[in-house]
Amino acid sequence: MSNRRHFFRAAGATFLGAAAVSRAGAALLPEAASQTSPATQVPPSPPNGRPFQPLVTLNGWSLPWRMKDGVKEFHLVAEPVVREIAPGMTARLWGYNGSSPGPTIEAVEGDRVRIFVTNRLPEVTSVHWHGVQVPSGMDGVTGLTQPPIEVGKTFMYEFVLQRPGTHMYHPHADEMVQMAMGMMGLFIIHPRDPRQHRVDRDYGFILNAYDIDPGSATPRVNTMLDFNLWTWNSRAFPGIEPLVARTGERVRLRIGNLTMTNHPIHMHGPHFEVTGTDGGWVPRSARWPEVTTDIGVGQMRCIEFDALAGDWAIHCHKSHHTMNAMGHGVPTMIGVDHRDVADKITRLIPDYMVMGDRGMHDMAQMHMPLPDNTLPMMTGTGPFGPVGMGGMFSVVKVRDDLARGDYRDPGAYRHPAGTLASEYTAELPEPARAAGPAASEQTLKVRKPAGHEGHEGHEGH
Ligand SMILES: [Cu+2]
Repeated sequence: MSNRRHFFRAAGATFLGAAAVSRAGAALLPEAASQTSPATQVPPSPPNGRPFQPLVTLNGWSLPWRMKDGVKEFHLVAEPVVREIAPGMTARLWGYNGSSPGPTIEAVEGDRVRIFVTNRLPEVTSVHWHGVQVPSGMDGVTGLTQPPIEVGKTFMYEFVLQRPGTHMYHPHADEMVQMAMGMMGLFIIHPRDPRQHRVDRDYGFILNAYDIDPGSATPRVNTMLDFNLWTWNSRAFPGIEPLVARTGERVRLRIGNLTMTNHPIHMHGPHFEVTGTDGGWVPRSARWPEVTTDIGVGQMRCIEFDALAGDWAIHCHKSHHTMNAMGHGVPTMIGVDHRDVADKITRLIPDYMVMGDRGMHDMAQMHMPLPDNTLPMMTGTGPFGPVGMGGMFSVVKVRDDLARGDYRDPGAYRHPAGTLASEYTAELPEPARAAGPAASEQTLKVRKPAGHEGHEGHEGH
């Protein structure tokens, strides 16, 4: 995976030209860059305008701009896209400029930005700048503050960025469908003074979710809660790249939530602080140490930590959200020896799959035939075998010897001697147990409801 990171200039970013707009309009419109690779594209230093430290969008990229008479001009194209969710599965989504989520928009406090939005979807759209303080008429709410952007048309939004912060953009037209289809992106306003809120590495991603039937590629847009693909920037583990840092560096993660439920994001290893929300930066005196922070729907949380060497899991703590394409109809089979039954059913239904009788870990290493275009429930392999995770999971990889600005996957962590859990092979004393039969010898006792016996006694006559 390490060789898949490159500057987006070198990655062959293509330009769509302006086929959808008139000849006269084309002269005025900035070209729309497009990117279809799901690999993290580390942005170059800003070529013009106020300096800032670029955000690294996890499995994403940042939108180039052009300066015109002191205004930063961006061009978003809303359009159908094909997104690889993880190797082995692609989804037909809607997004911006070739990808879902769309590219990150980055600008600086005090900048005047002009954002052209061209609609190449089969229906109307609009863009709301979630959390950005704009004049009401630039807020992008279809019907309320503007007419819809009709199919094939281009709208222009223009405003001055009032204060630094971490924001998102998404449609405010047929929202349920358009967000379920993957239309969203990050909008970062860097501080005017680049020494403010300075960190060594600044990562960002959006929590999103899809309901895509195994074997198909288009999300079911009416699903409200029962999604089967829990993703970061429309990628599921092991498709999510690691977050890389050097020991001792100050690292920030900016995490937004545009799913239909909350996600308690938990990081192993270094403790962190919540340093910002979409409302702004948290004053130092109001920050507290954390290992898990809940990110509500429509919220943004910035967390910061001092990197400690190791491979540290970072994941949503709702354990169903670290699973891929999970069938919730699967019955719990722990303790049930169903090998005979499963064999018989498999002869009738070749794709039949049951939960393991010893839990589900074995499924992580099973290579059973899957329908085309879906992901195994839990997957991803580490240096010690299957990780047994999918969905909203990645690894913070911190190394002592990493060069500044190197974002490539450094491979597995080499644990210093004496710091690795291992099997105990010497003699074990018999564990002392409380009196009573072992669990395996216990018979199941069914206790009837208290009132039942008395009632039965009456009728027994
Ligand atoms: Cu979650």
